[in-house]
Amino acid sequence: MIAPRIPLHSMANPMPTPMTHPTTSPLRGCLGICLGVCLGAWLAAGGERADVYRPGPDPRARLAGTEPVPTPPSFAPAGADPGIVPTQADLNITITDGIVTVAPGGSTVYTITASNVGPDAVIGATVSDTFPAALTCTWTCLGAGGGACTAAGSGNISDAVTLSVGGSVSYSATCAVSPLATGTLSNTAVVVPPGPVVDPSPGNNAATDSDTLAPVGANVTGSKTVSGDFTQGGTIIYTIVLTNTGGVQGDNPGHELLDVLPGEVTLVSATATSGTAVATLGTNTVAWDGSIPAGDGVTITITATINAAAGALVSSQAVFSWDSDGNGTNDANSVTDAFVCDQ
Ligand SMILES: [Ca+2]
Ligand SMILES: [Ca+2]
Ligand SMILES: [Ca+2]
Ligand SMILES: [Ca+2]
Repeated sequence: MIAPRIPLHSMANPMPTPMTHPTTSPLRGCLGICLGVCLGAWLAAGGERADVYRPGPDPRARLAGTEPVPTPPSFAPAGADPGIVPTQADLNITITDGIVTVAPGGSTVYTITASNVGPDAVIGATVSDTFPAALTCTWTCLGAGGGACTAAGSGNISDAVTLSVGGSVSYSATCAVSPLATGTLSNTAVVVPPGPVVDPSPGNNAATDSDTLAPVGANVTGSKTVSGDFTQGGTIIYTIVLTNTGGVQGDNPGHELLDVLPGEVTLVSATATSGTAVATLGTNTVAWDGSIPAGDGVTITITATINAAAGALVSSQAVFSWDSDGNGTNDANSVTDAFVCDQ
């Protein structure tokens, strides 16, 4: 008897469809209900659990000694030193008077600027300038960009300042130079951070301006004009203006101006805006002595009366002198004015 053959599976005779789980079952329904209840409770609690899992340090790193050191919490205000890294501020300072030669007896103006390029702001940095003995100075100061300083002072600068990052303080020091000064005039300004602050670049915390002390000659020009009543017996006013466009003109030996009035007029009086004008009536002469600062001038006013008869030409010449090479000795020039005496 031949046993019945069992047919082989083939594409034409596929295997029966495997059995699958039913899409719903009593177990799945129970899990769905549980998840729904738990999710609802989570959302009702604010959507976050305090015991949410977060990954901690890798225990293998701890064993290997390579575990990163955690950053401690900081309770210091923003920008303040938390006590771990010192405050750092690169302060710097500059000084210049814009010239390289200064005349003894003259003056110069220094601009001193201290600034902070950070990274931290500082309060209580000190800006100082101990002026050379040949200088007598007064100063003013303005802050900018978060810089604050004392508004003004005289003598040496030693000022506690505030310098925000990018801020600056700028001093303008006007200094008279001793007439006896010689050689080189060196003036150094310094900025020092407050004690706990570290300056990573201390090399730019001091600056020096140097000038050669050399005489600078004066350059004086003059004019003389006349006004008033140009008749016999009338009163006239001579106005003499001396202007100095060079270095300082000192009150040197001898008169800086001498005006001998002509016989056609009679000297009455003389005044001057600076220095000393002396009217010597007996010789009809006015003498003026005084100094004229660089870029400055003086006006000398002479009052006289006219003696000349009508039609006479009255010419008056004054001689003024100045020191053209700054060696303390005057040179000379003259100005002339003339008028015709009327009826
Ligand atoms: Ca510095
Ligand atoms: Ca200079
Ligand atoms: Ca003199
Ligand atoms: Ca001279």
